[in-house]
Amino acid sequence: MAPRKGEVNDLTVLPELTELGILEELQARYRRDIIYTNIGDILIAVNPYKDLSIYGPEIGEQYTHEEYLHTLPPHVYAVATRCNSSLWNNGLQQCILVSGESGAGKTESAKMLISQLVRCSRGHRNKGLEEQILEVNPLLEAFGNAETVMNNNSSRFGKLIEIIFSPNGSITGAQITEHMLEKCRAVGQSVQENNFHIFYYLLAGLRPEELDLYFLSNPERYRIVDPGHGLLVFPDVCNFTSCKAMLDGLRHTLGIVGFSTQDMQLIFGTLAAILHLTNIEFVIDPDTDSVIIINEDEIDYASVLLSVQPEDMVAVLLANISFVRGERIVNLKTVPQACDGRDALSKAIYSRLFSWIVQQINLMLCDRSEADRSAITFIYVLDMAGFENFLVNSFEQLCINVANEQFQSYFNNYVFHLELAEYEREGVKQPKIKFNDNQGILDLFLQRNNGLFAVLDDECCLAKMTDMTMVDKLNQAFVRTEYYRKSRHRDPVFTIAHYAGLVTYNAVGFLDKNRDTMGTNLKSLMENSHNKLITELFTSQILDTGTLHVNKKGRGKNSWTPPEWKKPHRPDLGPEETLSRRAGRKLREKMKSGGGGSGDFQLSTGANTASGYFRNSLSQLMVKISSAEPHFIRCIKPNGSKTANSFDPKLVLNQLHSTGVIETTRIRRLGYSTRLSFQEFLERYKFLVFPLTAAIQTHPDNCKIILEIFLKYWHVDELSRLLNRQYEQLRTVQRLVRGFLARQHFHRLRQLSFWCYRQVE
Ligand code: AOV
Ligand code: MG
Repeated sequence: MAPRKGEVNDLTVLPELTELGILEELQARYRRDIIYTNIGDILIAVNPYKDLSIYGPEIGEQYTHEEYLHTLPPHVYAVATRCNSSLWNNGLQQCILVSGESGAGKTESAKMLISQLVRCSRGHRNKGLEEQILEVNPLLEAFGNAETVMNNNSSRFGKLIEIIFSPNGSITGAQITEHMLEKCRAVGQSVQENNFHIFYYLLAGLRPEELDLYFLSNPERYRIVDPGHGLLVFPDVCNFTSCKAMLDGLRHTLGIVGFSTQDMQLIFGTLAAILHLTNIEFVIDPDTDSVIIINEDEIDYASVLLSVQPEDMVAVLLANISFVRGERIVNLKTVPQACDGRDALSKAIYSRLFSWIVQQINLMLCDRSEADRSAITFIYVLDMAGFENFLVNSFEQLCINVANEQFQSYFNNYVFHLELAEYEREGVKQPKIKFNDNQGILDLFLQRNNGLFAVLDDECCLAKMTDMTMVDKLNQAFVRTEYYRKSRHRDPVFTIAHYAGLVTYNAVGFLDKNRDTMGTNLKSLMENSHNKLITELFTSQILDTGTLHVNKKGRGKNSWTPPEWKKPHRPDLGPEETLSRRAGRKLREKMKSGGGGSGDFQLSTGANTASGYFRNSLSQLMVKISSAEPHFIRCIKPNGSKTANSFDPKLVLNQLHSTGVIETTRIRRLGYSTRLSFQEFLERYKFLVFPLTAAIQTHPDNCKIILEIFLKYWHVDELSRLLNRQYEQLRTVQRLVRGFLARQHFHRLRQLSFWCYRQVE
């Protein structure tokens, strides 16, 4: 009898495999608030946009017993439990990849995975550490998430969480690697979007005396939270009142991570400095025809909070000063150049602060694992920023979308390529499956010498190149490829046919964003700050390379003493004189006088391009992931309005199409997705049949005796269930085995093995 609509827990058993059939099944389930569905060993999760009573410790506990998973409805907890069991059964590192469009539910799923992994951990439980692992999320989200058109709590960075296990199965630590923070958000965002949550928490949650300390006042005064002046809207996840509570919660979490009150003061002071810096406005002074700053108060506040001299800050914002063979060369900036410098500095401070916080979290979570790193194993959970397609898409969307292409390609490779290649090698008949291979698109972007990013890098090195000439180059290079569409008009725009659909990119600002240069003067200024946090942010190699490793030294128990933040007095400035006018005059004099002098600033080495950093970061991520056995969760966004009880079939079908859900179902139905070597197989399952002490030769015939070498995936659950029952029995036996009773019990166990084997057959 055919199953009723909405009752199919595993799509591979649908009587008919059609797109429409799959869609209708998911929709029927969604209507009944059943958001999880299996495709064999892959989980589909449709975002409910409402709280369902299917989570929490009690339900999680039910899902911790692998042998009963097949009796329970599909669940994200089941994926974590299976992953944990695979870690111990196979001895391989495991990785859970959560993918889906922006707002599909990846971050929420990742959090649930971690909580379930914690529940599944065996051996001695370290409650304090486990709580810390779960508690760092709000901290990461405060600094790394923001409200976007697609998601009110959108991750603006990717994170790979490594849960570290000791050989006895207990969790001994965790590590977080952050990837590709969208740092340009720190200086502004599109209409209807917000900046990083933390800025709203601060402005709404700081006590009046704290606001004074950081020279802050009404939120409406700050451009990056209120670009429209008077149109400030707090993010949906926190209104003005709840932001206060959020900040209190954040202080608590910062405390748990090990930050002292003084540390927090430095962190908040640095964020306040960004609010002041990004407020600075430049105009042309009609008297001198050079650039001046119209709101120098902000310079004062920012310099005090960053502990640098305001005069130096003004000088580096208004001019580029370099030294060539001992000669000082001063180049006054234009208004756009000055704005770029201001923004570059703010972005650098924000992204380094974020990396530093993650680094401190890692110090807290990792200390305990240092004892014996050789004997530990990992489970990785990957939660990236999802595929994005806005009205205007820029360099950041390009990077996010290419990263998503890379994960889709990894999925294709694992689910289709490797599977089919294996059949061919084993001489097994290959199922006829066509899937959406996106390797071509990845080549278009990532080819070393002539990919799109390589062209972008080349253009960045050449003087006189503009975003338009860069797009001309791209048009020339890629217009003949099937994934690239040039614009019909001569504008800096191009379209890419991504696996998840067409996305049009606006290349205005691409070259600048890719150069990502803060300028050596600005960097030197920060390196010479008297604020310990700022100098650490700008002198640490770790934060420079963008790759975080745990700094073994740490900060120890000594926390920093915050500098005294007092607004400077300027009796030396005449009534008409301002800092920037005076600095401009001095700079112009220096321009005329030419070289000489020891130099106010030291030059440091230049940074790589943003695309180089992105590619590097992505490839490091792939190296880690590829070393582990993957488990996949495909999150689906049911509608574009972020609302509950609404299922847009067209939108869902598009996601099913682009992520290859239909083909995945087909290959999972036809194929054999779990395979073990003869030796692995024998080691794992031999005692279901053979005496425990027997030396079994690694020979196919012996495997045949147990089962066929390819197992249909559902048999894995069944076998694991039997194995677990056996282990249980063994534990009982071990207890009783002392003395002459051993023989008798062993005989019973063997009998049971035979019985189990017959059941599996
Ligand atoms: P994302 O991680 O996939 O988007 P999130 O995990 O942030 O998406 O989910 C978006 C919102 O959907 C959350 O803030 C919740 O309100 C809701 N949601 C998601 N999963 C569930 C669930 N299982 N139960 C209830 N509500 C849920 V992005 O980070 O933008 O790519 O970049
Ligand atoms: Mg997210």
